[in-house]
Amino acid sequence: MRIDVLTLFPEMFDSPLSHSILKRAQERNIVEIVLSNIRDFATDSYRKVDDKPYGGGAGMVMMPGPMFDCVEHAQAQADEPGRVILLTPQGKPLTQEKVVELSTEPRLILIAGRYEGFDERIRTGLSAEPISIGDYVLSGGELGAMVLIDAVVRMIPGALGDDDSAADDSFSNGLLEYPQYTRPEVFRDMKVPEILLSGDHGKIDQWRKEQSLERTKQWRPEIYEKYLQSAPTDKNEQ
Ligand code: 4FV
Repeated sequence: MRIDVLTLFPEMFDSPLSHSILKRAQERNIVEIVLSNIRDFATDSYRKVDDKPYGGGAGMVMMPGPMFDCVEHAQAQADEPGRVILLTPQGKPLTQEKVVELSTEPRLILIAGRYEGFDERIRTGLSAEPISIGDYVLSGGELGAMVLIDAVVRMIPGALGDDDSAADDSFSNGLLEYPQYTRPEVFRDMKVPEILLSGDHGKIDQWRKEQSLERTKQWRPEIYEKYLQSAPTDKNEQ
């Protein structure tokens, strides 16, 4: 997969992309991540990429010109035009379901903004898909792009080593993951549940399913409802 990131701060990506799974995935050519600086496509001597909002109001808006030129320049770098994604709080929430879908794409072009936001023609004119990492306002889309890259790349076959597994991640079966324990058996008088020490994998799987159902019901009732809707009727008898 090729991932292009269009940003005013490409240097912000140096560290997150040069460690652990993301570093290894690039070394294994599982993913190629290419950073472009939108300001390199500014046309005036002040290298302007933002301007005042029409209709007044506080803050500045990212201009269409430099952004279109940056996207089209990036698109011209490879055969695949790529799926253009706009990181914005106005976007559809990023979910594991969307992450899995994006991880099958040959190419993504991520647009990370700054200031108050984007001229609307960037979304409409580039048929960009607005995605949000959460209902809060960041100072820039860069962290959103990093979150998306991390979540997507680890789902590409070969990206995770044997000691990592995405198989029973939270949300992989529509529920929160069950509680996990490791050595020691007793830590500050807190004991590992007996069932996990029993070796009875049938009972252990049953316990884990019950735990996933219970904590999803308690902590994320909206996900629990969605799970029940999507489930064959027997799900709630389990
Ligand atoms: C954001 C989010 C986000 C909005 C104005 C950048 C900021 C500034 N991006 N999910 N939440 N973006 O807050 O993706 O331009």
